[in-house]
Amino acid sequence: MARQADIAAEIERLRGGINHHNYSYHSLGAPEISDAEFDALFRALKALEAEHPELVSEDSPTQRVGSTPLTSHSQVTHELPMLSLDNAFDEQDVVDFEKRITTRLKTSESIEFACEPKIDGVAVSLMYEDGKLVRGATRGDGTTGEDITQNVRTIESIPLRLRGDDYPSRLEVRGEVYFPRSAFNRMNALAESKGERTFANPRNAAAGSLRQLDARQTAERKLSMFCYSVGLVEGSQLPGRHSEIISRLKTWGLRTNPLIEVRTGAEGCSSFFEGILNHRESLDYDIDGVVFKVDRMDLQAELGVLTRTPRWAIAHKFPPEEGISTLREVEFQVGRTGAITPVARVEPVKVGGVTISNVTLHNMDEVERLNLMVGDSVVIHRAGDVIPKVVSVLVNKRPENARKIVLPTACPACRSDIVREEVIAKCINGRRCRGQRKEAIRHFASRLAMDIEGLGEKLVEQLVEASLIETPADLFGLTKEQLVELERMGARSADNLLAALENSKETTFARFIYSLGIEEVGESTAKSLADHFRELEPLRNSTIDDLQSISDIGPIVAEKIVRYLQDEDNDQLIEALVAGGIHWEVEAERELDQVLEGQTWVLTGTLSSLTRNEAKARLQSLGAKIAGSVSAKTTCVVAGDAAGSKLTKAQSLGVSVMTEDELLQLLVKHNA
Ligand code: D41
Repeated sequence: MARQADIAAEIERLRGGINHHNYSYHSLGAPEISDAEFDALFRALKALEAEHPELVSEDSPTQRVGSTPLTSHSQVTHELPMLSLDNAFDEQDVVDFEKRITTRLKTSESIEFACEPKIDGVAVSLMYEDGKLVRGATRGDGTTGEDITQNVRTIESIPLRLRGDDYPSRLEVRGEVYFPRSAFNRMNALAESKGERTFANPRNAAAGSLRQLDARQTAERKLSMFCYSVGLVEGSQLPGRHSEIISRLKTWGLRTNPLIEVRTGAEGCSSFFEGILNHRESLDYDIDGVVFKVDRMDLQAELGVLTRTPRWAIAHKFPPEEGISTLREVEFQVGRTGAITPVARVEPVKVGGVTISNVTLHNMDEVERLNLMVGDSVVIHRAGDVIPKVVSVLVNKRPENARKIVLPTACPACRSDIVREEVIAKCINGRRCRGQRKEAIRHFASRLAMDIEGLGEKLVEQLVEASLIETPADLFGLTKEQLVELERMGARSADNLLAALENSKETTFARFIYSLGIEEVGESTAKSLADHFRELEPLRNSTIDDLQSISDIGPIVAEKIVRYLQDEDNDQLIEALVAGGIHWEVEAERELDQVLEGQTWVLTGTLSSLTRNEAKARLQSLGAKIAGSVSAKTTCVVAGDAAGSKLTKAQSLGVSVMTEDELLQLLVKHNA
């Protein structure tokens, strides 16, 4: 029988190993063992502790999740207040910030700033006594917060025990708890599939999860944390620079943001801002700006605090991605397939740095779901370069004269009847509807289709209104004499348009298919069809079964394609386009495009929708080489979930970084 002391030692060894691997995984982003090996260590520890309950300690990694729900969170008074941040909204504000500092410090030298992404999460405080996590609290109003010790203990990237032995006897660490986007999306997708309530955004979800009275619920949400400063410190001296304190926190096993950098002056800060803004989308967490902090602690002390905000720090916020506006009117537009789309005309409002006055409402179901009325105050969201949408209505601000939105009974373009097929309202007039015709021609000419330069919405409108064209094929019969008759069309422009039309005739089969505007056939389906059939005749003669044998075509799309091709008018259109001179080279059957030939790619982090081997094979099929480490020669790094040092290295070398979604888009685009 093993001696009690041996068992205690074994338990300690297992705990040490588990803590170490937790640290490698969460803080360094560089796991040394597989999940299965980690689970085995964990099970071994659990088994030993079950046999020897007297050896279980509060800071054992098995003790993260308590089983007794609380009835309320008690209040916590922060021993040192948690300050808030002053905001800068443009470069000038940052220049002014540095100026205030140099004036106050009576120096003409540029200041060094620690620059950090500003995590859009929940600010919390962690108290460590003799290296043990004894309390977690929300920031609250900065003076008093809530005790969320049971909840923060469930967060795997928060150590229950600090590493090493040179930590202060009492150390309060502050940081931001957040919901990784990938985990948030998975949770919301699951909730949606079960018909449960979904969360609006990762921050709300993080705040809600942290405040659960039953910490077992918190444990189910895979929250994470970045530490960004210290509060109370007793029993030892910390380094003289903020950036060094951050490094020290890291050695104690606390997770810090890998993008933190020291830069000089307002100029250095602004280039950091630009850099972060540019790869904001590739991060697995939401950020709403960056924070600049005077790096030298002695200068911080000299500058001091103005009521609740330190004079030595500022947050440079990104342009807000949400704005509030008023719905002036809803107009209905007819698309190329006859679908009637409600479009909101709103008071112009700046969202994410762009002025927005029109927002698509998609369909009447959306209008009903939002409970939207003309006159309402609406919240508009626009992230990155995605199209803006109305996310909610401020119902309590609804004016008395708000008006109900009704689907018109007649098509706005041709006055034919509108029918509602499930979600979609449609004009029944088909190609005879002028609105649909215009849209079909506009689509035909658009950049990803036939790419007819200079043939935009306005000109299509003029040509159709002047009855010069009815179908895309008529474009190729236009003459200079006809064109110069149009308003604002000189001889030069007419020549240019005719040249552009001539030019566009040499195209690819995929572009040609896409340009037809078949319902449900987007760019990538068109490419699949072109690759599969290679020539026009086999496509024209295809059956639903033939079509369904193509990997990304299902029964609905197959039916739409067959229905399109069997239509007499469409048949004539295709005939006329080919007779008009549109042609493409029939590509010989060959392997996939070697579009990544000569490139070196690196995969890092966990991918959620395909395995690393699969990603590797598919990239290789496009000609890429896959390397294990990042260097200046690396073409691109694909950063999955919890990507760590390789991502940081790529960023510091200026190597481009791609998200998993972007990788998938690339692979799909090239049929890999
Ligand atoms: O990432 C953040 N959200 C963040 C918040 C950060 N990187 N640094 C911060 N630094 C401070 C000071 C300078 C006051 C220590 C902060 C915050 N404060 C903060 N978060 C919420 C309120 C204040």
